[in-house]
Amino acid sequence: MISAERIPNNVGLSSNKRLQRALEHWQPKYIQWWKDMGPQGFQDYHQVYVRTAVSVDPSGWAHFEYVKLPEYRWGIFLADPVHDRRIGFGDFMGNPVWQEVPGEFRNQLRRLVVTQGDTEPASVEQQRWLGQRCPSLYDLRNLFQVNVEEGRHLWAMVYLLHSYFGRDGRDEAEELLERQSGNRDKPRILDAFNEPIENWLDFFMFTMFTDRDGKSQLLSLSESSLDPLSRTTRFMLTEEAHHMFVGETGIARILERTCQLMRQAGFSGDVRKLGGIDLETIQKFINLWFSLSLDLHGNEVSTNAASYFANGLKGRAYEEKWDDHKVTEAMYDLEGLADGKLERRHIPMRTAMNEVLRDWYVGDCQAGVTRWNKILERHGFSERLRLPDRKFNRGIGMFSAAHFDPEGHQLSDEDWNRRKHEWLPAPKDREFLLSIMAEPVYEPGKFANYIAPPQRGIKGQPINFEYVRTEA
Ligand code: BYC
Repeated sequence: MISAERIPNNVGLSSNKRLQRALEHWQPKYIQWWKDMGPQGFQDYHQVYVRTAVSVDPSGWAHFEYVKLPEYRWGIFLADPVHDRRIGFGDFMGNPVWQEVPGEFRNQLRRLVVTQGDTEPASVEQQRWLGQRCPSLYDLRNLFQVNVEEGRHLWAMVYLLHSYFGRDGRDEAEELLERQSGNRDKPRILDAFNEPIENWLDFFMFTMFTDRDGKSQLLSLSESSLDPLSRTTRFMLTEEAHHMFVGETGIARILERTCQLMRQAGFSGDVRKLGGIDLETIQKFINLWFSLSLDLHGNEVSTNAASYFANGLKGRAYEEKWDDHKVTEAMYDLEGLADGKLERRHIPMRTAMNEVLRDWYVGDCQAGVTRWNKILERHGFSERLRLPDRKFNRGIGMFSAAHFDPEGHQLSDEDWNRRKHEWLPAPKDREFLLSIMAEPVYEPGKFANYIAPPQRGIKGQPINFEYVRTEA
């Protein structure tokens, strides 16, 4: 049994018996899912120094303590309401926001909430073996922090489904625990969430690039006219920031170490021979996870996206920064592909809303890569990391119909098949990574050879703090 007290919340759960009962019914299934599909080998005896959201007060919304993962207090939090909030874009602009789901948009909204919700448990499933190969206790703790918060984000979407979508919503909440990442018969909805995350380079790239799609999608959902959706996604963004920190600093620390090893090897030596990760491999993983995450923004031309915008369900990131919020006349200049040929097209901006969000996303990723390159610069190396062209390795959208190299030049099928492993991880790259990650590092303050220690610990704790401990 759970009680309102056991689920930290600011949604008045104890005074809503119907909702409380619905969540009580769902909660044991969630815990079972967490034990079966969550971090493998860290369910029973380990205590993890994690952050738990306990309120939405910006000055102190979380506390830190050791918990056993299945006992994490997954809570339900909505950011504080904005007084007299009005719809900020689309055809209903200026009307009061909705506290209930309008019947005519029920299906569209449910689809958005389910798609968002599906990614959260998917990522936990993808990452469930990583604890067995961790580079340090600090990193192990960060992995679990990300995992429990993705679990909380699932709770956030399940709260919406149970509260606002009736019977259908309850059924969808069950199915969120039934689909499984990579399962051929019942896969997760979006492609990137069915890809394996088997090593820590995958993990850091995923948290850098795929969690950043989380940021762009949550930013656009936080503009929604459905106020509870807006409020819950606004608070999720607070936690999401740490996930991208984990990815960006994880790669930065690998780069730091790679630079040290490159110096040791006399600048030109093979870093792999010294047990580090060479820049070429790092670039391949950027190419992979950036292109998979571009796909997560949907088709370039999308009537779904146009109608989400028109109906006020999903806006643009930082909608207030735009001048025109109705977008009835504006056009968008799109690079497209028709009959195998690149062309420029002028299309109504409403139908290009996925592409508009993708533009924002690419800019945000580029800023991160520029920060990584500062490390190479500081060490005096002339090599640079870069984002591949957005046409490269696409599985969704019009560019998926052809092949392109990372510079955006079109390739024949034959050239692509011959050369793709110059740009994307090859099986031997993955084997190498698994070989240097074969032994997990569980000793406080110690780090695997391929990664530098962080600059500081978590919440003022020292770097050699025992971030994950076994029960005495
Ligand atoms: N894979 O008109 P289109 C996160 C389908 S990440 C497979 O472009 P729309 C997180 C599409 O479903 C953020 N299928 O679609 C990160 C549709 O299928 P049907 C997650 C795809 O609706 C890390 C058809 O193609 N949040 O939070 O404009 C860790 C037509 O496409 C894909 C959201 O995604 C794909 N990549 O755009 C943890 C926000 N893309 O109906 C968490 C909610 C498209 O023809 N979702 N399709 O069978 C949305 O806003 C939209 O659904 C999308 C797709 C932007 C994803």
